[in-house]
Amino acid sequence: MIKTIDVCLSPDLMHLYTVSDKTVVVVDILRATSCMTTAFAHGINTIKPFAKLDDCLAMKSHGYFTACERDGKKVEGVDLGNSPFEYMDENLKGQNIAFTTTNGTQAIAKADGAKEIIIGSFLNLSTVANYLRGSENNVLVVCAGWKGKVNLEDTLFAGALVELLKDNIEPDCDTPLMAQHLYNQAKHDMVGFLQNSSHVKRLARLNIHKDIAFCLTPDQYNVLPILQNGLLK
Ligand code: 3SL
Repeated sequence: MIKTIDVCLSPDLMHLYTVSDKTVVVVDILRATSCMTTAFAHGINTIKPFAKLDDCLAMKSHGYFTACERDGKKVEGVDLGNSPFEYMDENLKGQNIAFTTTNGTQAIAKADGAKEIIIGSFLNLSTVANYLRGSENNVLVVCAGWKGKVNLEDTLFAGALVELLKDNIEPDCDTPLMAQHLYNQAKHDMVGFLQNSSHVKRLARLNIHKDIAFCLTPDQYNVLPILQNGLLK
């Protein structure tokens, strides 16, 4: 049987897709899924993603570290923000993190009901591709975007995945082809390609620069976070 890959460019378009038979790859390159990938690569035990801030904050009393971001900023009083460099900390090894972000964890929530949910980023790109090659499931890449709007960086990741899987998995619509074309234009200088993009400019206004190049670096890690009973492991 031929497997298919499709790309949902915004969580607000999820109503167009059936997920019950699919592995959903949730991606928020800048920066939620890049942070999650980094955290697991540096020895985090589990991440519990939340759509709502209050639900996430309540996990503090259950021994969780709290990682909360809204509009690019760390929420006041929590343990961690949304920079991948914060997750390279030795002190976090073996710990559990409750995590909520403006778009990334909302996209995870919107993928509820999927046969399987995994976390993708450039940092674990080949690991994701190898896993999907070996799986029987059809694939849907869900781009987190920004508050329902489409962004370039998540679309580039989707295109990179389509490119890597082109001999194994067939595009199911035109968004995979569109993303693949875009990625092939951008791949030699993704930082340059994204310099005028909305979220890079938003992060620059917050004085966040070094996260961007790091989050666009392919294959730093070979971890694959998978959601099981509400926990990423
Ligand atoms: O929206 C999100 O989930 C975040 O990744 C956005 S930010 O990069 O922290 O601004």
